[in-house]
Formats: sequence, C-alpha cells, structure tokens
Amino acid sequence: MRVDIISIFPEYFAPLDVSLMGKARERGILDIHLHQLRDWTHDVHKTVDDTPYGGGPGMVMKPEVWGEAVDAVIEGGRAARGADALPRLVVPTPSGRPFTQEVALEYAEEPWLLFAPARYEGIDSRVVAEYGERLRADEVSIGDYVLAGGEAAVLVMVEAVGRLLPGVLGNARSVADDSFAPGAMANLLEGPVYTKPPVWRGHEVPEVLLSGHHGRIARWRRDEALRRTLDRRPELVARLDRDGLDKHDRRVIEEFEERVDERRPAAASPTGFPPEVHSAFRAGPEDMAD
Ligand code: JB8
Repeated sequence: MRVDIISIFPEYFAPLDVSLMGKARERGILDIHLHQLRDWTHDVHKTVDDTPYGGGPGMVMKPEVWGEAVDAVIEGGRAARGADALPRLVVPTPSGRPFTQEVALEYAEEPWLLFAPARYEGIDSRVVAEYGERLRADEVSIGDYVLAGGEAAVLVMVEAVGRLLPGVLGNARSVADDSFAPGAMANLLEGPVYTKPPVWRGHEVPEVLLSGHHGRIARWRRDEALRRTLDRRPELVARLDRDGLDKHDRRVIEEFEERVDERRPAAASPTGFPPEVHSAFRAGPEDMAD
C-alpha cells in the first residue's frame, strides 16, 4: 500500500519508523511518502492560513496551497502507480464520520491513501468539495475529543490500517480475535489476558486458562468479553447481532443485569442501561405473548 501524507509538520510522523510500522516499511508492505505542505506556497512567509470568512476565532487553511499540493502528490504517485491511479483522500476532523475498525478494514483494501491533516481551525471546505468530485474523499474523526491538529489522528489511522495489511502481523496473530473485529467479536471488547507466573502478588490466573480445555477456554473468553462490554460499553451491547447470541450469551447478559439491579438503587431505569438495551434483551418478542 502506498500512503502519502501532506502536513506542515512532516517530522511529526517519525514514529512510523518504529516497531511494527517500521518493519512493514522496511519490507515494502507500507510505502509511506511525507510531504511538507509549505513547499507549495509562493510567498516569502510560506503562508498556509488566513482569517475565516464570517468572522470568529482562529485561522483557516487556504485552499490554493492544499489544491496545488494534492494535485502534485497525485501526479507523483501516478508516476509509480499508473496514469489513471487515484488515491483515497482522508481528511481528519472532529466533525468527520467516525473512524472505526470497519473503516480501517476498508482502507486496508485500498492500494493508495492520501492523508491531509490540518492545523488551525481546519482546511477551507471547498478542498474536500473539489476532490470529492474527482476521487473518494472522506472527512473522518478518530473520537469525540479535539486535537490540536490532524497529525496524531493520521498516526492512529496509519497504524490501525497498517497492522491489517497482509504480512504485517505474523500468521500466529489473527486479527479476527481483536476487539470490534467483524464476526464473533463484532461490537465486543476483548476480555482480560494473562501470562506467567500463575500467581503474582496474590492475584491468581483464572483456573480455566490453565486447564488446557480449549472449548471451555473459548466459552470463558466470550463470557468475559460480554461482561466487560456490558460494564464499560453498554451502548455496544444494544448493537450486538441478536441472532449471533446463543442461550449461554443471553444468560451471561441476564446475570449481569441482575447483579446491576442489586447494586443500584431502583430508579427510572432499573439497570441504568439505555432503553435500547432493555428492548433488545429484557423483553424479546417471545416474552410479550401474555
Ligand atoms: C485542527 O481532533 B481531531 C482534529 C483536530 C483538529 C484538526 C484535525 C483533526 C485540525 N484541529 O480529529
């Protein structure tokens, strides 16, 4: 996969030389090209920003500079990838669509990604409008918090996508068991993990993991994933595929809710879970008969 990154801080991406991403680059699986946005300015001050139309705080990145930079980087990439090749353009912004594991898997299928991280209050909106007419242009958010610029978001996305590329993780490590992985782990958090020694400062490793009983271990791991998700991300439980839940899953969920009922004082919502969790698991259609 080819990755181009245009930024006023290309040195921000030094961590991509390290560890798994560094290895993937050495091995040619990840072909990362960094570009200094200011190389496409024409004034002595290398200006990339201007005041916002309509007033308000902060500055906005100028469209002309970004347009020249993106055009040039596309031309450069085409020299290597063919005259008709086009990258997927990815612009981080807190107002973007959520970057999820599903999006990471989709990007991992792309031969060429072009990241455009902004500073200040963001890039003039006409840049995404313009490239949206020529290629796939996504405004994406890595979470509900605000960074000082898009660079850290690009680091996050390159690592999330890069580890999914064939050959980056060893065969021994399956991405199918990751939290959020499509399939059995969709909308589930991974449970706890342990290594030696079997007792550390009085804390024991759960006995089942030492049993060698692969069926019981797989069941226990699924139970722990369900319990942890119920505890930390109840809104994800509402999105679990009901048809993908077996009787044992349903019992784990019911037992968790009973324990929550014991701990919490009765209130408008007895479990404290959002109403969609109640409707999904408290009363299925089979319970509505009478
Ligand atoms: C200026 O939080 B973020 C993010 C924040 C930003 C810019 C881009 C992304 C540009 N602040 O995802």
